[in-house]
Amino acid sequence: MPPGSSPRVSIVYGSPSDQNVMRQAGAMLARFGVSYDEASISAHRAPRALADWIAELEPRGIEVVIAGAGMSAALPGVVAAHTILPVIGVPVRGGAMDGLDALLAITQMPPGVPVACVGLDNAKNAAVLAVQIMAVHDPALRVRLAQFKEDFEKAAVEGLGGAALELGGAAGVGELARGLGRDLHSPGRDHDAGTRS
Ligand code: C2R
Repeated sequence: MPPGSSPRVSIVYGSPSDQNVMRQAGAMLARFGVSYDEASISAHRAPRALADWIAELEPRGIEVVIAGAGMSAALPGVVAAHTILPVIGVPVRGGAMDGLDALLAITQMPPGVPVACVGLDNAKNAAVLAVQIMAVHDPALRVRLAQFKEDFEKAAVEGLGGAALELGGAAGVGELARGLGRDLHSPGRDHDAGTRS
């Protein structure tokens, strides 16, 4: 979080075991210069602590919540039930069903209590979606998003694919290409190298 700035996004997850996945959301928000905070609070294991935390979201100026959980994944839905802020759920892989249970739980919210859901372990997308939501009323963020999309398209055309997400900005794309030993403007690249899921 940039010094002196108060968080605009809160990242919450059901267990410290989700942290490796969920820290990717923070890293992506940081690339857009968006301040955030994070906490591990389980809806099942610490329901009162979670209720207290949710009650403080709006007074603290939080605009979007990113909630990650695995297995039964009640957390994103419980947060959505207690706030009018948009909630983006991240189904975290693991357990006997390797995240399919979490994916279904997060998407199958009852009508009237929506949770936006990204793919398994896709905390990066949750962060980009949070930025897109905030950009509706934040022109500076819209500019950064437009640059991000432009860089991303350029990288896709150059065959870098999803690897472009690892680095930000136009300079980042060039840096990535050099790291992969490629000239961005030469044809005949290896399209398999450097792509990541
Ligand atoms: P442990 O590793 O702590 O046993 O947690 C967590 O998100 C984690 O992925 C295993 C998995 O349980 C999930 N969990 C939930 C909730 N609390 C913990 N889905 C909840 O309240 O929704």
